[in-house]
Amino acid sequence: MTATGRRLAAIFILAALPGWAPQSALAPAGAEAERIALLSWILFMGATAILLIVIAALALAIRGAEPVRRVIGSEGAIRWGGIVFPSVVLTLLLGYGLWLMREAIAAQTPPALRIAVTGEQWWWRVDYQRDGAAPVREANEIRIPVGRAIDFALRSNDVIHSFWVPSLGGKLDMIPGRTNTLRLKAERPGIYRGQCAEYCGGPHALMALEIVAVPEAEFQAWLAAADARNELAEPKVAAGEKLFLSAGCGACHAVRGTQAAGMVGPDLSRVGGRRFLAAATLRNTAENLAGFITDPQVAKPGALMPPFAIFTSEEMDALTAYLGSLR
Ligand code: HEC
Ligand SMILES: [Cu+2]
Repeated sequence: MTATGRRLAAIFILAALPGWAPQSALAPAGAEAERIALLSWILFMGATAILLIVIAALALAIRGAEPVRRVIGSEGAIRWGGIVFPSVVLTLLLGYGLWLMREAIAAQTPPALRIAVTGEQWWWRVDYQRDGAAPVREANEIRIPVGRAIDFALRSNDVIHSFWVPSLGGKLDMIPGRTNTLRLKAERPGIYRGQCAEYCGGPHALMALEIVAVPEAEFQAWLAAADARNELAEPKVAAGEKLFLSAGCGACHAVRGTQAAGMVGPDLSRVGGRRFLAAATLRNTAENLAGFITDPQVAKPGALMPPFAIFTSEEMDALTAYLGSLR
C-alpha cells in the first residue's frame, strides 16, 4: 500500500472505531444516548448534504455556463438560498432538538434508584442511597441494574468536574455546592466507560470510570453483600490487614468492618472486585496494586496519594492479597 493509501486506511479505521469502543456516543445503550446519537447523525448528514450543495454551487459559479452563472449570481438566489433556506433549516432543527429534549423530560417517571456521585481530584466517590439503611460507599466503578432508571446525584468536593458516560447519555457538570441530577438507564448488560469531561487540573485525563450494568437480581445480591464482613481465612490476608491498619492507610481510606474509616481517598471495602485502579487508570492486578502503593506518581502523576516505599516484598505480597480479597 502506498503512504497515502495507508493514511486513508488509518483515517477510515479511526472513523469507524468509535462505534465499537467501550466509550462512544455512537454506540448508544440507553434511550437518552440514542436520542443524542440520532440528533448527531441527522446534523452530520444534513451538514454533509448542504456542504455538497454549496460546493456544487461554487463550482458552477466559477466554471458553469453563462446562464447558470447568471442565476447563481442573481439577487433571488441570495434571497432564497442565503436567507430563507438557512432560516427554515435552522428553525426546523432547533424545533426538533427541543422536541427531543421534551421527550427526554416526559420519559422521566419515578421511582428510580439514587446513586450519589461526587467528583474528587482525581477520582469518583460513589454512594448508593438505601431506604432505612446507611448508604453503601464505593468508588470509581458504578454497578447498576439493567433496565431501571437511575438518578445520579452529581456533586463535587473541590473544583468543577463533569460526569460523562457517552453510551448512556449526555454529560452533566459536577459543581461545588450544587447537586445536579442526571437520569440514565442501561437497556443492555455491559460495561460502559465514562470520563471526566471538564478539565479539573493535574491528572484530569486519568479520571475515568466504568458503569457495569448487570441484571437486577445480580445487582441486588451484590448490594446486599456490602454489609457482609470479609473473611480473613488465609493467614497472609490477615497479616495484610494488620499492615494496612498499622501503616496508616486508614487515615485516608475506609474498609467497612475495620477501624479504617478515612474519607480522603476512595473507599476500599470492595476494591478487590473492581476491574481497574485509580479511576480506570490501571488494570486491577497484584503487580499494579503493589506498584501504585509504592509510588502512585508513576501511573498517575499528580495523584493525591503519598508514596509508600516502606514494605518488604513479603509485606507487599500480604498487603495486595488483603486488598485483593476485599470484594
Ligand atoms: C494521604 C491520604 C492517603 C493515604 C495515607 C493512603 N492513600 Fe491510597 N489513595 C489516596 C487517594 C487520594 C487516592 C486516589 C488516587 C487517584 O486515583 O487519583 C488513593 C488511591 C488508592 C488506591 C486505588 C483505589 C481505587 O479504587 O482506585 C489504593 C488501592 C490505595 N490508595 C491503597 C492505599 C494503601 C494500601 C495505603 C497505605 C499503605 C494508602 N492507600 C494510603 C489517598 C491516600
Ligand atoms: Cu476532570
